[in-house]
Amino acid sequence: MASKHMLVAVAVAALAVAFLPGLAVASEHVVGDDKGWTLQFNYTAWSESRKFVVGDTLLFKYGSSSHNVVEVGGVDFAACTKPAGANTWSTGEDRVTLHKAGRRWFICDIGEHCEKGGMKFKVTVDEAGALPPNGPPAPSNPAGKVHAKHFGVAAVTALAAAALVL
Ligand SMILES: [Cu+2]
Repeated sequence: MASKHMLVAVAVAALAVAFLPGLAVASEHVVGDDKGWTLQFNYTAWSESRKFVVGDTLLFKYGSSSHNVVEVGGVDFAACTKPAGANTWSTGEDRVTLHKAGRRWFICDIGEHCEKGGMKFKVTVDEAGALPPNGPPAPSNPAGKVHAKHFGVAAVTALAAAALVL
């Protein structure tokens, strides 16, 4: 038997899904997810599986005595080299804001962590305003009504789920 908590959770989830498309909240991407910034993790696959938009943040978490974060250009990225004057972070909990569209490259500059440990990746940052073909439109146009209708269905579902509990 479904618990009250579960039904409430379903209702909240339905409302959240209904609201999400309309929000343009910047995301914080924890590099490497649970693994953090470390050796022998496929950061290329990690970054390729995500979408980065202007305003998002990368959060690098690591032991500050073991690694660092260096932003490089494409050539230094390929060669795992750190040019003079490169932006470097080393606190172990470093946030890097993706403030404009384009490509950025990050490596760890310690030992051969970049060359052999896989500590390197590229991100492609998209404009925050770039929407998917059927993305959330302004409420005043016809497509906006479709969005509003979807919201209505989700809200009714949520209310129905809530009504079951009350
Ligand atoms: Cu390292």
